[in-house]
Amino acid sequence: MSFENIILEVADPVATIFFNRPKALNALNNALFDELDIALDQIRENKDIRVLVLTGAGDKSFVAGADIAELSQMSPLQGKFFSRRGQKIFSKIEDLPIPVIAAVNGFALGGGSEAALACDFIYASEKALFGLPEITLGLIPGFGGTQRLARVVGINRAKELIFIGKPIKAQEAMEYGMVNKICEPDKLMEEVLKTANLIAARGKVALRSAKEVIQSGLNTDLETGCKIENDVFGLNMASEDAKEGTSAFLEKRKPVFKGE
Ligand code: CO8
Repeated sequence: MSFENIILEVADPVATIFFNRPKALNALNNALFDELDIALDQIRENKDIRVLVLTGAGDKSFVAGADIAELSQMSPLQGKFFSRRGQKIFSKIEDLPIPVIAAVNGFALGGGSEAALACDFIYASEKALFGLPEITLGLIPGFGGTQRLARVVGINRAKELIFIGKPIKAQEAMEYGMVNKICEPDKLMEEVLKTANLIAARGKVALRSAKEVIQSGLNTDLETGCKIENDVFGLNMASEDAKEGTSAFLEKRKPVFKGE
């Protein structure tokens, strides 16, 4: 299927989704969510894809938020449905069994920061701008931002960012722990793809296990988190990948992980 509001590029083992609404700086609307939903299903079903990258088409914007023109026409109930829709799609990104990297190439405002926060980690261009400016529109973040931002940067910083609504540059976002790496604008995708391919060469089963354990542990206490880790450790050890990884080490050769 061809898309209009996103671009899906698959170059095994890495898939890239570009948000692609240039006239609205890639703002999120229902049509884009419909396509993103389908693309995420395709990625989940394609066993050859080992890492997903999310970025914005063009050189100006990752995503400039929810589409304000569309939002302004919604009734409160429609707005609530739209918010839930976005929350579910971003959870779908978070729940993918493969690592997801956000390559934030420009504006990541409102829903844009929320999309990036749903990824496993963020690399940003020097000219990226992050923020949750909903308060300046008389709104609050509605695609999971109140929850994910606080988990990533801490409650007090999240409150400050959300209460003031003023965007921050990539450097500050990195100091806050939101961004893992800052790159020159024209080197961003190169760096992200380098990291994506490095990860893609690791054992797929172990990657899925590690992501699952980290995510599950975030929502529980340490003791329960360690119990989850222990259970998944056992399951993971039964995989062919685990046998291959340990044998390859002992035989002094590079492992070839099949994802089984
Ligand atoms: N929605 C719709 N259109 C947009 C958006 C947006 N979020 N952002 C930019 N555009 C459009 C502009 O209207 C403009 O269109 P046109 O050329 O037809 O006038 C075009 O994109 C280019 O934008 P600018 O001319 O404004 O470009 P600048 O470089 O001057 O400024 C900015 C770029 C700073 C990014 C500016 O466009 C801006 O402030 N955008 C809005 C940012 C924002 O407030 N985002 C948060 C939106 S709310 C949100 O995300 C809520 C998420 C949770 C919702 C829950 C569901 C109810």
